[in-house]
Amino acid sequence: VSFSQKTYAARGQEHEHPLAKQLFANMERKKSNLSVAADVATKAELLLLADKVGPYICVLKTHIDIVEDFDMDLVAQLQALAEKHDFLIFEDRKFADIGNTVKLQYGGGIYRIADWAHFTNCHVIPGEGIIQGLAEVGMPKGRGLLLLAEMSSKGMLATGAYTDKNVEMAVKNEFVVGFIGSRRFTEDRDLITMTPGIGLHASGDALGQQYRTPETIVTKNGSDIIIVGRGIYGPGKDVAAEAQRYRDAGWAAYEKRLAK
Ligand code: S5P
Repeated sequence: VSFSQKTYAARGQEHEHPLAKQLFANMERKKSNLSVAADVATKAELLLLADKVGPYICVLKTHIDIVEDFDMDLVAQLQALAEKHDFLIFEDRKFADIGNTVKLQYGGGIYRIADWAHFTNCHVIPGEGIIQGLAEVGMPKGRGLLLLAEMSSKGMLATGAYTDKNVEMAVKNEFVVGFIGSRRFTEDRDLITMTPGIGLHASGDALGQQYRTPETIVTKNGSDIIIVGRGIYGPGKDVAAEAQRYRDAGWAAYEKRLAK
Protein backbone atom coordinates (compact mmCIF):
# COMPACT_ATOMS: atom_id res chain seq x y z
CA VAL A 1 0.00 0.00 0.00
CA SER A 2 1.27 3.44 -1.05
CA PHE A 3 2.38 5.88 1.62
CA SER A 4 -0.28 8.27 0.35
CA GLN A 5 -2.95 5.72 1.31
CA LYS A 6 -1.76 5.63 4.91
CA THR A 7 -2.79 8.07 7.62
CA TYR A 8 -0.35 10.72 8.78
CA ALA A 9 -0.60 9.13 12.23
CA ALA A 10 0.47 5.70 10.98
CA ARG A 11 3.30 7.18 8.94
CA GLY A 12 4.52 9.05 12.01
CA GLN A 13 4.58 5.89 14.06
CA GLU A 14 6.50 3.98 11.39
CA HIS A 15 8.95 6.71 10.44
CA GLU A 16 12.64 6.37 11.36
CA HIS A 17 13.42 10.12 11.39
CA PRO A 18 12.47 11.82 14.72
CA LEU A 19 11.65 15.11 12.97
CA ALA A 20 9.31 13.40 10.49
CA LYS A 21 7.68 11.62 13.42
CA GLN A 22 7.22 14.94 15.17
CA LEU A 23 5.72 16.53 12.05
CA PHE A 24 3.23 13.74 11.36
CA ALA A 25 2.12 13.71 15.01
CA ASN A 26 1.65 17.47 14.86
CA MET A 27 -0.43 17.22 11.66
CA GLU A 28 -2.67 14.59 13.21
CA ARG A 29 -3.06 16.55 16.47
CA LYS A 30 -4.01 19.77 14.69
CA LYS A 31 -5.83 18.16 11.77
CA SER A 32 -3.70 20.33 9.55
CA ASN A 33 -1.53 19.77 6.49
CA LEU A 34 -1.23 23.52 5.98
CA SER A 35 2.00 25.47 5.95
CA VAL A 36 1.84 29.24 5.69
CA ALA A 37 4.51 30.99 3.61
CA ALA A 38 5.18 34.11 5.66
CA ASP A 39 6.68 36.42 3.04
CA VAL A 40 6.49 39.67 4.99
CA ALA A 41 9.04 42.42 5.37
CA THR A 42 9.11 43.33 9.06
CA LYS A 43 9.50 41.65 12.40
CA ALA A 44 6.15 42.98 13.64
CA GLU A 45 4.30 41.71 10.56
CA LEU A 46 5.91 38.30 10.77
CA LEU A 47 5.09 37.87 14.45
CA LEU A 48 1.52 39.08 14.01
CA LEU A 49 1.00 36.73 11.05
CA ALA A 50 2.50 33.76 12.92
CA ASP A 51 0.28 34.45 15.91
CA LYS A 52 -2.87 34.66 13.75
CA VAL A 53 -2.24 31.58 11.59
CA GLY A 54 -0.51 29.58 14.33
CA PRO A 55 -3.58 27.62 15.46
CA TYR A 56 -4.22 26.34 11.91
CA ILE A 57 -0.78 25.32 10.65
CA CYS A 58 1.63 22.44 11.07
CA VAL A 59 4.57 24.38 9.65
CA LEU A 60 5.45 28.07 9.42
CA LYS A 61 7.61 28.71 6.35
CA THR A 62 9.89 31.71 6.61
CA HIS A 63 12.13 33.74 4.28
CA ILE A 64 14.14 35.23 7.09
CA ASP A 65 16.29 37.37 4.75
CA ILE A 66 13.20 39.36 3.70
CA VAL A 67 12.80 40.80 7.20
CA GLU A 68 14.40 44.23 7.17
CA ASP A 69 14.67 44.62 10.96
CA PHE A 70 15.79 41.06 11.67
CA ASP A 71 17.47 40.32 14.99
CA MET A 72 17.84 37.29 17.23
CA ASP A 73 14.92 38.46 19.33
CA LEU A 74 12.70 37.74 16.32
CA VAL A 75 13.90 34.14 16.42
CA ALA A 76 13.21 33.91 20.16
CA GLN A 77 9.71 35.29 19.66
CA LEU A 78 9.02 32.97 16.73
CA GLN A 79 10.11 30.03 18.85
CA ALA A 80 7.77 31.15 21.62
CA LEU A 81 4.90 31.30 19.12
CA ALA A 82 5.85 27.86 17.77
CA GLU A 83 5.56 26.60 21.34
CA LYS A 84 2.32 28.45 22.04
CA HIS A 85 0.55 27.29 18.87
CA ASP A 86 2.32 23.95 18.37
CA PHE A 87 3.93 24.31 14.93
CA LEU A 88 7.33 23.63 13.35
CA ILE A 89 9.52 26.12 11.46
CA PHE A 90 10.82 25.76 7.91
CA GLU A 91 13.35 28.32 6.65
CA ASP A 92 12.96 28.34 2.88
CA ARG A 93 16.62 29.21 2.24
CA LYS A 94 17.04 27.27 -1.03
CA PHE A 95 20.77 26.66 -0.58
CA ALA A 96 22.56 26.10 -3.89
CA ASP A 97 26.35 26.23 -3.34
CA ILE A 98 29.16 23.73 -2.74
CA GLY A 99 29.13 21.71 0.48
CA ASN A 100 31.74 23.77 2.30
CA THR A 101 30.00 27.08 1.58
CA VAL A 102 26.49 25.95 2.50
CA LYS A 103 27.84 24.61 5.78
CA LEU A 104 28.93 28.15 6.66
CA GLN A 105 25.68 29.68 5.39
CA TYR A 106 23.48 27.21 7.26
CA GLY A 107 25.26 27.13 10.60
CA GLY A 108 26.54 30.70 10.88
CA GLY A 109 26.23 34.19 9.47
CA ILE A 110 23.63 36.59 10.82
CA TYR A 111 20.75 34.13 10.72
CA ARG A 112 22.19 30.93 12.25
CA ILE A 113 19.40 29.01 10.48
CA ALA A 114 20.37 25.58 11.80
CA ASP A 115 19.88 26.80 15.38
CA TRP A 116 16.15 27.41 14.98
CA ALA A 117 14.70 26.06 11.71
CA HIS A 118 13.44 22.47 11.94
CA PHE A 119 13.47 22.24 8.13
CA THR A 120 15.40 23.91 5.38
CA ASN A 121 15.77 23.14 1.68
CA CYS A 122 18.29 23.09 -1.15
CA HIS A 123 18.77 22.74 -4.87
CA VAL A 124 20.96 19.78 -5.81
CA ILE A 125 22.49 21.59 -8.78
CA PRO A 126 26.01 21.42 -7.20
CA GLY A 127 25.73 17.62 -6.73
CA GLU A 128 25.43 15.51 -3.62
CA GLY A 129 28.10 17.45 -1.67
CA ILE A 130 25.49 20.08 -0.86
CA ILE A 131 23.46 17.51 1.06
CA GLN A 132 26.56 16.27 2.88
CA GLY A 133 27.62 19.80 3.82
CA LEU A 134 24.19 20.69 5.19
CA ALA A 135 23.91 17.32 6.96
CA GLU A 136 27.16 17.92 8.85
CA VAL A 137 25.55 20.95 10.46
CA GLY A 138 21.92 19.87 10.66
CA MET A 139 22.02 16.18 11.60
CA PRO A 140 23.55 16.65 15.05
CA LYS A 141 20.79 19.18 15.76
CA GLY A 142 18.01 16.85 14.62
CA ARG A 143 17.07 18.99 11.61
CA GLY A 144 15.70 17.81 8.26
CA LEU A 145 16.26 18.77 4.63
CA LEU A 146 13.87 19.07 1.69
CA LEU A 147 15.10 18.87 -1.90
CA LEU A 148 13.57 21.13 -4.56
CA ALA A 149 12.65 18.32 -6.94
CA GLU A 150 10.26 20.60 -8.84
CA MET A 151 9.12 24.21 -8.67
CA SER A 152 5.73 25.82 -9.09
CA SER A 153 6.65 28.61 -11.47
CA LYS A 154 6.09 28.88 -15.20
CA GLY A 155 8.95 27.53 -17.31
CA MET A 156 10.79 25.98 -14.35
CA LEU A 157 13.71 23.77 -15.31
CA ALA A 158 13.46 21.11 -12.58
CA THR A 159 11.94 18.35 -14.70
CA GLY A 160 12.63 14.86 -16.03
CA ALA A 161 16.10 13.52 -15.32
CA TYR A 162 16.85 16.39 -12.90
CA THR A 163 13.78 15.58 -10.80
CA ASP A 164 14.68 11.87 -10.90
CA LYS A 165 18.18 12.67 -9.58
CA ASN A 166 16.62 14.55 -6.66
CA VAL A 167 14.59 11.48 -5.80
CA GLU A 168 17.60 9.19 -6.03
CA MET A 169 19.66 11.43 -3.74
CA ALA A 170 16.80 11.82 -1.27
CA VAL A 171 16.23 8.10 -0.90
CA LYS A 172 19.83 7.41 0.07
CA ASN A 173 20.55 10.41 2.33
CA GLU A 174 19.08 10.08 5.80
CA PHE A 175 19.22 13.86 6.41
CA VAL A 176 16.64 14.31 3.65
CA VAL A 177 13.07 14.10 4.92
CA GLY A 178 11.27 15.15 1.76
CA PHE A 179 10.77 17.38 -1.25
CA ILE A 180 9.36 20.57 -2.55
CA GLY A 181 7.32 19.44 -5.53
CA SER A 182 3.84 18.76 -6.81
CA ARG A 183 3.30 15.06 -6.05
CA ARG A 184 4.40 11.91 -4.29
CA PHE A 185 7.74 10.93 -5.87
CA THR A 186 8.72 7.52 -4.52
CA GLU A 187 7.61 4.52 -2.49
CA ASP A 188 11.19 3.52 -1.62
CA ARG A 189 11.13 5.57 1.55
CA ASP A 190 8.48 7.74 3.25
CA LEU A 191 9.62 11.14 2.00
CA ILE A 192 7.26 14.04 2.67
CA THR A 193 6.20 16.29 -0.22
CA MET A 194 5.40 19.93 0.51
CA THR A 195 3.75 21.86 -2.33
CA PRO A 196 3.78 25.62 -2.85
CA GLY A 197 1.74 27.36 -5.52
CA ILE A 198 -1.60 26.62 -3.85
CA GLY A 199 -4.59 28.90 -4.33
CA LEU A 200 -8.32 28.38 -4.01
CA HIS A 201 -9.09 31.27 -6.34
CA ALA A 202 -6.21 32.93 -8.18
CA SER A 203 -4.54 31.02 -11.03
CA GLY A 204 -1.20 32.81 -10.82
CA ASP A 205 0.59 36.13 -10.46
CA ALA A 206 2.34 38.52 -12.83
CA LEU A 207 5.77 36.99 -12.17
CA GLY A 208 5.22 33.38 -13.18
CA GLN A 209 3.70 31.83 -10.07
CA GLN A 210 1.07 29.18 -10.90
CA TYR A 211 -1.63 28.03 -8.47
CA ARG A 212 -3.35 24.67 -8.13
CA THR A 213 -5.97 23.48 -5.63
CA PRO A 214 -5.50 21.27 -2.54
CA GLU A 215 -7.72 18.70 -4.24
CA THR A 216 -5.38 18.38 -7.27
CA ILE A 217 -2.24 18.38 -5.17
CA VAL A 218 -3.24 16.31 -2.14
CA THR A 219 -6.10 14.06 -3.29
CA LYS A 220 -4.96 13.41 -6.83
CA ASN A 221 -1.15 13.85 -6.75
CA GLY A 222 -0.49 12.44 -3.28
CA SER A 223 1.42 15.44 -1.88
CA ASP A 224 1.39 15.80 1.92
CA ILE A 225 1.53 19.46 2.84
CA ILE A 226 0.15 22.55 1.09
CA ILE A 227 2.12 25.79 1.32
CA VAL A 228 0.02 28.93 1.05
CA GLY A 229 1.19 32.55 1.10
CA ARG A 230 -0.76 35.39 -0.46
CA GLY A 231 -3.96 33.32 -0.61
CA ILE A 232 -4.07 33.82 3.16
CA TYR A 233 -2.72 37.31 3.80
CA GLY A 234 -3.25 39.15 0.51
CA PRO A 235 -4.84 42.64 0.55
CA GLY A 236 -8.15 42.86 2.41
CA LYS A 237 -8.08 39.29 3.71
CA ASP A 238 -9.15 38.13 7.16
CA VAL A 239 -5.98 36.19 7.89
CA ALA A 240 -7.28 33.81 10.56
CA ALA A 241 -10.46 33.04 8.58
CA GLU A 242 -8.45 32.33 5.41
CA ALA A 243 -5.98 30.14 7.30
CA GLN A 244 -8.87 28.13 8.70
CA ARG A 245 -10.39 27.83 5.22
CA TYR A 246 -7.16 26.53 3.68
CA ARG A 247 -6.58 24.23 6.66
CA ASP A 248 -10.05 22.74 6.19
CA ALA A 249 -9.61 22.43 2.41
CA GLY A 250 -6.23 20.72 2.82
CA TRP A 251 -7.54 18.31 5.42
CA ALA A 252 -10.67 17.50 3.39
CA ALA A 253 -8.45 16.75 0.38
CA TYR A 254 -6.38 14.38 2.54
CA GLU A 255 -9.48 12.59 3.90
CA LYS A 256 -10.77 12.22 0.36
CA ARG A 257 -7.46 10.63 -0.63
CA LEU A 258 -7.68 8.10 2.22
CA ALA A 259 -11.21 7.19 1.14
CA LYS A 260 -10.17 6.53 -2.47
O1 S5P B 1 8.59 26.12 -6.43
C1 S5P B 1 8.41 26.86 -5.47
C2 S5P B 1 9.08 26.66 -4.26
C3 S5P B 1 8.77 27.49 -3.19
S1 S5P B 1 9.46 27.07 -1.67
N1 S5P B 1 7.48 27.87 -5.56
C4 S5P B 1 7.20 28.70 -4.50
O2 S5P B 1 6.34 29.57 -4.64
N2 S5P B 1 7.88 28.55 -3.31
C5 S5P B 1 7.64 29.45 -2.16
O3 S5P B 1 6.27 29.32 -1.76
C6 S5P B 1 7.86 30.92 -2.45
O4 S5P B 1 9.19 31.28 -2.12
C7 S5P B 1 6.85 31.60 -1.54
O5 S5P B 1 7.40 31.79 -0.26
C8 S5P B 1 5.72 30.60 -1.42
C9 S5P B 1 4.52 30.84 -2.32
O6 S5P B 1 3.85 32.03 -1.97
P1 S5P B 1 2.42 32.46 -2.59
O7 S5P B 1 2.19 33.80 -2.02
O8 S5P B 1 2.54 32.45 -4.09
O9 S5P B 1 1.44 31.42 -2.10
